[in-house]
Amino acid sequence: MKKSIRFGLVGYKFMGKAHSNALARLPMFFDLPAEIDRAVLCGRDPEWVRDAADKLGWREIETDYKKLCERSDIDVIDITAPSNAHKDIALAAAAGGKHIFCEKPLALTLADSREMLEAANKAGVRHAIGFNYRFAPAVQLAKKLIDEGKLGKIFHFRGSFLQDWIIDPEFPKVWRLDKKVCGSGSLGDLGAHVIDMARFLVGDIKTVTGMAKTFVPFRPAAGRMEGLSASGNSGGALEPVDVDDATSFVCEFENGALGLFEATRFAQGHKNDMSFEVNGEKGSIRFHFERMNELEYFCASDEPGEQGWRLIQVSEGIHPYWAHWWPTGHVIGFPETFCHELYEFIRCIDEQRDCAPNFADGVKCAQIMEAVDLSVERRAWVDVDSL
Ligand code: SOE
Repeated sequence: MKKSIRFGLVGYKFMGKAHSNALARLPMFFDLPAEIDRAVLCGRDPEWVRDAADKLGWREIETDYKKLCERSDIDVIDITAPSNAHKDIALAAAAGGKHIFCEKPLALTLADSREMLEAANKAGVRHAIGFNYRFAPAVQLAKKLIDEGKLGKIFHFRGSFLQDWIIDPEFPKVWRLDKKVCGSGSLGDLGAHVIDMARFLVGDIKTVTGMAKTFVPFRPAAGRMEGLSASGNSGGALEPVDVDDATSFVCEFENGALGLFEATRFAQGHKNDMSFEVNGEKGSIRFHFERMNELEYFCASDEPGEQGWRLIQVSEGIHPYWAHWWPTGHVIGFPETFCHELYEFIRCIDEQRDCAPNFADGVKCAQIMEAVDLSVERRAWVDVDSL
């Protein structure tokens, strides 16, 4: 009988569902070192959390994350609650000696993110952060091509995360638009993924300068929230929006490459468009999440006259993670990125090695975001290491 790894999941909305789905499906497709026990689902409202636990396949419920973190029959605390809850839950999990998986952004501030990293390291537990876009097979292939030197010296990273779901000024002020709950708007929610991608593929960032804008400064208050949206609103009163709707910035990487970043929820026609292009002396690659089973690659050493962008279908057994899934060409999607990141997390726990990405990557990301915020405020360049 295999040993089991007992999960306590905090949060059961969008990300809670994505994690529950991944944990349920992993054993069907992947050989795991331990059985996954979806032991306890935790949320504040007993009725809602009971209902969610039944739907998502969790054995028990808790309404107090502190109790959950103290339980001796839990190995992992998986944090998918809104961002303002991450730090307290992670500190309690570390104090309880649990391994921790935390959704991005790690916390509301750089200081809080550092505190979480320190607590997890001090407790000697494994920790990971949910930068799931790294785990698309095409992105793993991009990383492999870069690491093998196929692009040579890197000159440019150009990354954007474009969505269009809050353009309507009547769209309510959900928690992702409320600074005290989310920390920042498009930068923390979307830009964080692009920053992590840039660090994953190109390396650390030295200095940044940016600009930000809130196009709709007042919105109706939100009623009960579900997924990204909310039902009705409490009396139609308008509330100020205190986060960025869009943030853009440029940077120089430690290795001398230049970077261009854009995060917005105001790009009409773009639903969940996380895209990047990397240009090097020997070639270029580009990726669009909305076509996540493809990677484009330009190789400058192809025969003159035959050069052009290759469209690689990343859906064959030889591609990263693919052998676990379906026959060639039977494509995968957004949910599978969570399977891949949780698979890696479980293996790291079993093999007692550091996870990647982990809280240190969450801290680096927070440091870059805070540098961008400062640069916007000061209208100046900010060195990331000065923070
Ligand atoms: C909403 O903007 C959101 O769901 C983010 O919170 C996620 O991190 C991103 O994957 C997609 O967009």
